[in-house]
Amino acid sequence: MQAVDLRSDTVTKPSAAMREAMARAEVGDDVYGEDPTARALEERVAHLLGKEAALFVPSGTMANQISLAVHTRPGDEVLIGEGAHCEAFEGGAGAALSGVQFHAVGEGGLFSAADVEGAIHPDNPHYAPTTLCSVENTHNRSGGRCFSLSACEDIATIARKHGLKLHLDGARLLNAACALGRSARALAAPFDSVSLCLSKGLGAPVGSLVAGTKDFIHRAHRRRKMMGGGMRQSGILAAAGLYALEHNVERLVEDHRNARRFAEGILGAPGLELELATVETNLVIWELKAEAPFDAAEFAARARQKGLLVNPISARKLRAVTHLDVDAAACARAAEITVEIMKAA
Ligand code: TLP
Repeated sequence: MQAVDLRSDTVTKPSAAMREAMARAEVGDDVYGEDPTARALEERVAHLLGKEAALFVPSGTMANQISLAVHTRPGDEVLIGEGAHCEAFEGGAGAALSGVQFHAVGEGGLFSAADVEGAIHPDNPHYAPTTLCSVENTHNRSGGRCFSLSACEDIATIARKHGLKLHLDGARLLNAACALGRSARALAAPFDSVSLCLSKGLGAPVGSLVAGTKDFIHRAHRRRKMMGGGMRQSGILAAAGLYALEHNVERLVEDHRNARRFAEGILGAPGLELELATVETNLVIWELKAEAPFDAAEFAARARQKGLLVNPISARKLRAVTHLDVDAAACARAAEITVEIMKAA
């Protein structure tokens, strides 16, 4: 039997119909600005996010790092939530490429306007200038939790009062939109720049976009080139993104239901701890209690032997992510395997 792969929503493979759309894509050299499909995707995403312009880039990491580079100067401080992807999982790029330092505020990834206000440095030569705040919605390391629209608006009000720019790491923004019942445009409105990934829950093989004002995108374009992200006949990839936006957005609610199903299925199993209220979207994070006789890596190894792939994210924590290549039955099976392992221990 094929393993149930819940390591990430990045593991999805393009469907036959998506591949067909890719094969049919009209293309040109995008570095000359001549790829009509890449252009169409950029326009579509700019519209979706309510921004003047957007730029197609190879990855969410590049979308975030371009944004950091455009908004800041070396030596600046960037406010983020704990475990923010742009700080913790992008190879130290913020420090290496933009020379910024990060300051985590709030607890567990989510934070409030008051947290931001309390962390902004006064204009004093001892301190790094606080010039940017980055919000991750949904927030990966908190288990896919959402910042509400009003939380984002309050953060933006405080940030603007102090002259900070605002970036939204919206790798899974459409999951947040689905869970909150808000449009992506509304959730993006308080921000100067927004990144959006096509290769996660949307099921495209490659690609992200970064959106903002025309001036921001003009500067982002240079940064993309500097980072080696200028692509040529990228319409082949953009076509997958257009297909994903057309066909794979409304179904995100199924991934959320399946995550919930998995979480409910493992809840109460001996030796593990899970707060059901934190399962807001397609991510589930649970912890092995002290009495569990193995750590998260060993759990993942045992699960693999039984046909379930999940990622340990710390010594005692694991993460499962639902996506369009796993259905309700697969998620139920994943829960059964988890419970079996915990009971056997
Ligand atoms: N997240 C990946 C891993 O890198 C952890 C995953 O499996 O969840 N922002 C957020 C919030 C992300 O979760 C990710 C990827 C990125 C940015 C980066 O996207 P890519 O992988 O396209 O560079």
